[in-house]
Amino acid sequence: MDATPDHREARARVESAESIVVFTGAGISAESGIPTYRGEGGVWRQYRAEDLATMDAFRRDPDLVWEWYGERRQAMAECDPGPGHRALAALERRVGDGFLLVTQNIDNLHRRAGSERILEIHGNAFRTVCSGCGRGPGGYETSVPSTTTCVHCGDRLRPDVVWFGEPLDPTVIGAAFQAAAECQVLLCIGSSLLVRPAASLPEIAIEAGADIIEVNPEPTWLTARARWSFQEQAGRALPLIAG
Ligand code: BV8
Repeated sequence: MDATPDHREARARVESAESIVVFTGAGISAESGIPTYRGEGGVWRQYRAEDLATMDAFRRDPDLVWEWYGERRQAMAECDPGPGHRALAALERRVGDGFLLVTQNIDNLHRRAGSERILEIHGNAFRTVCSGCGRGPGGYETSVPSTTTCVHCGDRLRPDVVWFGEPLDPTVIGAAFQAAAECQVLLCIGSSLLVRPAASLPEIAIEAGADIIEVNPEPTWLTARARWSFQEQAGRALPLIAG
């Protein structure tokens, strides 16, 4: 697919930058077959993510919550990284230490595409931790664990994700905010920018004077503040501006 003058201009800015933060949401994985949260087909069994992805739901019905995550783990494991994920891994290899990927996604697709300089600010659906002592079996599991009781303390095991109403790891979100405050370019890919505190990241970058590049078929509150806004799929725009 041929680049437009805007793609070429945005690519030149990306290539001239010494510090780049990329901020991704569910939209970058939509083309891989993972439903977004707010798009059609984004709900599961008539539940909303905000109703199931909470500690209250887990306390009330841990088996239902595990069933939901087990289904999502299997569905995500069957999907593959797309051209957008791969373009970002290539950009990281070119930029090196000046690059950081901050993702809201828990689907592990950035890691599978080869991204390493990554902060998973809402966790990773394939990791399991204990609700009580925080320890876990380690590794990545593609289904519900055979036992959901912690071998160390007997408390319940849970997916290693941040639920609504839970605080983000202060070290992780602090590093993400620090990088946004120091970057020259922030790419914001596939996010409706509705969930806080994650959605503060582009605001911090704007305050710091960074150039904003947004890729999203739908406009968001950031669109009017972006130096370049590509209202197209991540799989089309990212190979042209970053890959
Ligand atoms: C906290 C893991 C405090 C779990 C997730 C009222 C006002 C403001 C805030 C709040 C409020 N009430 C409550 C809050 C706080 C709440 C919040 O922000 N709620 C929202 C709903 C209003 N936040 C929290 O609860 C956070 N914690 O605040 O704690 C605290 C402090 C101290 C002590 C105790 C407590 C925790 C939030 C984390 C929740 N966990 N995920 C799981 O997923 O199972 S959030 C989850 O939803 C994702 O991680 C992501 O962050 C969010 C989904 O957003 P997006 O990724 O943007 O996806 P979405 O579907 O919305 O949009 C997709 C976009 O892609 C669209 O724009 C679409 O156009 C575009 N697109 C589609 N196709 C493509 C594309 N783009 C490019 N290419 C394509 N092909």
